Amino acid sequence: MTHQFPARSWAVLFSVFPLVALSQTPNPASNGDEATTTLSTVTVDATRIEDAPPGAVQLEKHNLPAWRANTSDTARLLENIPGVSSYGAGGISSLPVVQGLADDRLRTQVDGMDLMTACPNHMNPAMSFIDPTRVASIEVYAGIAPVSVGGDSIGGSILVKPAPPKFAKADEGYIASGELGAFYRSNGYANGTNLSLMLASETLSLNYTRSATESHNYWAADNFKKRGAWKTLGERSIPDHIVAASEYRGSENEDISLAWRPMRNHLFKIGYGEQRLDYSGFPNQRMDMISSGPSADDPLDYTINKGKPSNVNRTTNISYVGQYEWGELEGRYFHQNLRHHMDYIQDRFAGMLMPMDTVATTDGGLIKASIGLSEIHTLRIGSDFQKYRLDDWWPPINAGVSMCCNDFWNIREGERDRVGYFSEWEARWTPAWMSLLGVRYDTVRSDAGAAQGYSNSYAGDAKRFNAREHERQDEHYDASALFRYTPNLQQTYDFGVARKTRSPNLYERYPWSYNSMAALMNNFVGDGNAYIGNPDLKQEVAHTVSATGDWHDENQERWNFKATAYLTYVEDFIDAERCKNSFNSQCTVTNETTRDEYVKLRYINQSARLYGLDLSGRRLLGRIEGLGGFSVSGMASYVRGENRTTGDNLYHIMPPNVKLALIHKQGGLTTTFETHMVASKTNTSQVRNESETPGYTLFNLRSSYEWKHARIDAAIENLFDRFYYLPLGGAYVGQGNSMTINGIPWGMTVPGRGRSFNVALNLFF
Ligand SMILES: [Cu+2]
Repeated sequence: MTHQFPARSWAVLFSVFPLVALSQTPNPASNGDEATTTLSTVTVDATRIEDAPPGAVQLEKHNLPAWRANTSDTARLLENIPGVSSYGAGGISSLPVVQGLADDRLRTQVDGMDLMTACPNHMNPAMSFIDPTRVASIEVYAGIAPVSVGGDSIGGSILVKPAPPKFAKADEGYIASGELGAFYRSNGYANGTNLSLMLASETLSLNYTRSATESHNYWAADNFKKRGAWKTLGERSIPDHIVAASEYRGSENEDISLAWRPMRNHLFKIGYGEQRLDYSGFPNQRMDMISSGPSADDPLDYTINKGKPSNVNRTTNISYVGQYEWGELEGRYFHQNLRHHMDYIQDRFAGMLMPMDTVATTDGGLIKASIGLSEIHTLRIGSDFQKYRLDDWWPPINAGVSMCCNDFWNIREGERDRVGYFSEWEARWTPAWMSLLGVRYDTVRSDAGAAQGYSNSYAGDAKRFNAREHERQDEHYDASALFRYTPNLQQTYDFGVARKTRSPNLYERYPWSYNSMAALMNNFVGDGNAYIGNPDLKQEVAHTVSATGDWHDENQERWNFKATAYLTYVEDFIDAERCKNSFNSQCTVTNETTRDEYVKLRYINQSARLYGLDLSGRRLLGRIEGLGGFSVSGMASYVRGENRTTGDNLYHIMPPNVKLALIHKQGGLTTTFETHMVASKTNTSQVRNESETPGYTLFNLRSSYEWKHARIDAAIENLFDRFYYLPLGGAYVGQGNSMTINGIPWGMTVPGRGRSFNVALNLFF
């Protein structure tokens, strides 16, 4: 085993990337020019609202409270950014997609932490650990992320941030504030509460937040299930418009943090967070997140326990930011401990149980210096690391040789360690020209111990896997170049090129069993298929070019229009191939060609190409005396994903879609009428037998009123109760015998929500 630690690596950094010989005058303050202040580096002043760095899109802060009122799923907040959508999953755990690339292909940080999942279905992704009510800002680097926020990803980077700590002013002594909120959404009877408390002196700031949420199954506007006995196997009968396994209960988030600012230029922060969830169904997965345990007299006899947390995530996060004469120094260390258990919600399949356990720990950190070399040049150098440990085993039950009598070790002693070094040079040559050039080097080492099946019937696969060397070491050489031209206050043009690398995750490399039931459990895309890992997978390398034009009025208040075009070519893109009978006798000959069934797939490197266009804009229409102000906004996205090796389409590519909104403001009242038009999805992945979805148009009406000490948000989503399928909702396998590959009829897609009346109230004190 090789262990690499960042301290040693940090020393190596200086020899790897010698400092560019440039003049050493301290960095003066920004020149106040409106067009270039957006490029300034972030200062330590905790109360300041950070500007979006080059290449980033920031969710509009004034809109966040209204969006948060309509979802308990943080990833879904991102759907308000052009080019971003989400894969459907559990009620609080959608997976973000940026310009066609999703999940592990993106780098996602929550409060600076690169959090990891611990589940063969990625049920607990990074953004499921922060409740939307705690999110203060989200930055998305869609295509070309600066190397300092990239690494081990081939798509964009997503930075989700809670509110920065507040401190009392010199003459205030102590300050205290709080927020208390509650919401209700009629569809699914979802409800929740949130609380935040803050107490601060001039140098110390103590923050506490707590939120809780739950939901019953949501319903679609019409029936959507195929005929048959498959849907009658649950404990209760579920009507045909109800999306079974979409409920969740006992989801609680608690965070406490203490910030210390001994001097104006130094900020230390320590935080502890815990997320618990009793159970959450997954309509596009064959399992649910739910507790189960052995009975006292028979360790092989399991029962469901809906009242015990099935998922517990704990994080400790320590950070420092300091401002010096020469620039800024940032450091971070975090530890994540994640315990996860799966089984069946009994509405799905009564009497059938399959306990599955996953435990993972992640340690990570960063050290980064931003050095103001001169008025023109800023150099950023740094190193970050992530050390991930995973055990994934399935306890045996009384069910014959298929599930008795040993633990099934899906991934034993899984390890994935990454260490990265980066160096980035930002130069503002003139008020009109800026360049940002960066290089990055990462190593990723992954490994897994010996496999083991429930019984001897798995011995052949286990023996084959165990006879192989599992350790893999990848080296990433990344580079990015971003140029910004601001000819005047009305126009900005960005042009970028990048090379980015991602290593396979443990679930792409190590799941080893060709047994249908075992392979069905390894699926993190929600397509209902069975997946087998491939230890020989190589890293994915993406080459991206991207160009953006942004036109607006001088103060960026009355109107703006923004267009981004991008093209990404990915070498060794990890796609899937049908398992052939010649690979393994457990794969049938039919599996090779069938077009209308769930299939067994094996991960494989192929080449892929993605390209697309994102447009967005808004315009102030004007004011009518006595009626208030009116404005319009809109966005449109087109993305195409192709497998260049097979000619197939990539899986889960969002069809072209347009969002338009008419916004009315009068005093504290804001009302938005919006429409979302989505084209049919016909470019589907043939290898995965992905289902097509028809086009649809939805309308939403939202209103919010703000007083000094209160805010109320009310909305009617899907105003006309339109039935529609979610293009990225995945296959509906939320009911029936999901343990057998075609025990549930193929060809049902998870539908979207029928009409919902939503209301949220927040009090500030
Ligand atoms: Cu899981």
